[in-house]
Amino acid sequence: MITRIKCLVICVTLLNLNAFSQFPIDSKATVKTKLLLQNIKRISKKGIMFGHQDDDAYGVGWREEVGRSDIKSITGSYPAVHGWDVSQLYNPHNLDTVYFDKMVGWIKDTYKRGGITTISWHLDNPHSKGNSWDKTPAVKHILPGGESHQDYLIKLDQLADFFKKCKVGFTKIPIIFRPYHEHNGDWFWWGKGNCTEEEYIQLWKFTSDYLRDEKGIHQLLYAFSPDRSRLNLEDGKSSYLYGYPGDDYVDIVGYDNYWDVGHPANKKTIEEQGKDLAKGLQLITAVAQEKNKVATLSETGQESLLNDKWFTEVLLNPIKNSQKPIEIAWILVWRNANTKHHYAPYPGHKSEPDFKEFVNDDLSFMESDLDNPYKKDKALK
Ligand code: BMA
Repeated sequence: MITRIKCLVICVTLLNLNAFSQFPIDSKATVKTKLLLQNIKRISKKGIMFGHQDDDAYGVGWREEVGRSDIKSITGSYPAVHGWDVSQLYNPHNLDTVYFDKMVGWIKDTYKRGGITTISWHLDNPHSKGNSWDKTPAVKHILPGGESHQDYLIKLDQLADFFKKCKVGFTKIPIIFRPYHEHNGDWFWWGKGNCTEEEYIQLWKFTSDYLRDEKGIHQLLYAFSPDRSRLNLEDGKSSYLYGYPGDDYVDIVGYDNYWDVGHPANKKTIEEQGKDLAKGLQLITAVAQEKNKVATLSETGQESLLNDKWFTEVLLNPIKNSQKPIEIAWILVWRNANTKHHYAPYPGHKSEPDFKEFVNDDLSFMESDLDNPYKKDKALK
């Protein structure tokens, strides 16, 4: 009898876990990394976190001022998700002149406040030594057996050293790592046409295996993010899954979309673009549900925010009006470099009121709405 009761208790516990659980692909992921994944999944069912690239490092008209952020200046809160790029780790700073020692400091501060960090990697071409936009075929040369394999291992060692610095006391800070993004486009050396699909998959697998098994990095959640401009929405999933390394290699499925959100070259009306945006987000949501992953709009934005109602009319309304489910954990807009190249408002920009409306909407979450997403069953206030 006791054994039967025990069995029942175990079964019910397992069922409960399954109802909301997703475990990281890394079976040795740290406890906090596991909790972060569960919490962002939980959040994705309630609303969408707002994210911004390089938010703490600089904004329009300023750089490296303690505690400053264009988003915080406008709304009183940091974004929930802070994006960084770890290109050029052999230098003191990345390609956008963000110093790595400072970046580590901002990542620690974000973690301590209960914010979330995501990292992309505009890795220089390890074979040609050009930058990430140098399309010289490289992937086959950097995989095991290739003539530049050792050079690639050096890059991975530098990357692992960076992740190891991201800790507070003994706690390794969980990080959403989004390598080799927009790979269905042809503009990066890891992109379509510059390597085969199989080579891309091998590169992804080798990279995550090496970081996990050789370097002992267990604080990462891996995010896959093709680009919308090369997605065929009619051919949904199969187009989306180009280069997908497999369910055992991806925690988060996302996509970058600068196209359906008022790109100057997109001649469709705002309404038509909104429908395409919703369709893409529904697709990512469906892929995530089918695979038990989390979905994200990993990059978006309109350069210079030409439409001063961009945040509500272009981004929020299509999501709110969607007929089918959209469950996206976060959206991240790109960096605020200057008045010509920025994707979030800055104080005084004409889209400021609209952005505040977006932030005040029940659907959007800022860092101040989070309640330590690294703790059990605690995600939102
Ligand atoms: C691009 C632009 C570039 C930048 C690169 C990597 O979208 O913002 O200026 O160097 O991303 O951050």
